[in-house]
Amino acid sequence: MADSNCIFCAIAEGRIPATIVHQDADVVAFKDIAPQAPVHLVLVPREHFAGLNELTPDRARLVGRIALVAKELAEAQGCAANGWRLVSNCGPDAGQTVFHLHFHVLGGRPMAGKMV
Ligand code: DGP
Repeated sequence: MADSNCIFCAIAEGRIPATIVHQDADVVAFKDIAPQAPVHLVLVPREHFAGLNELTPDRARLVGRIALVAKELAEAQGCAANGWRLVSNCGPDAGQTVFHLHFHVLGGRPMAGKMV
């Protein structure tokens, strides 16, 4: 179920442009518009829900799928060996700005000791 007002639904459905790096029946990944690291991808489920607070047992499979795609993309982008992060901001205090569950893949620079 898509939300017609959601920017990530629009990207997943191809209604607005993005640099898509992976798509399958469940998951779409694209380059972040404001990258915080040399590798900065956003991974979203096609199903629209706001974030981790809305995770249910039925949806837990999606998180595993996203983690697997994230690993494959980290390898493909060349940052798997040196290290990378998989991050999901949940809610305003965490800095979430787009309320469609998403995970950031961040890599390509040292991040040890830094939260972002
Ligand atoms: P968060 O702060 O965790 O909600 O991250 C949302 C990310 O989404 C942020 O890093 C910027 C990215 N973003 C927002 N709008 C767009 C867009 O229209 N296109 C792309 N490619 N990324 C977007």
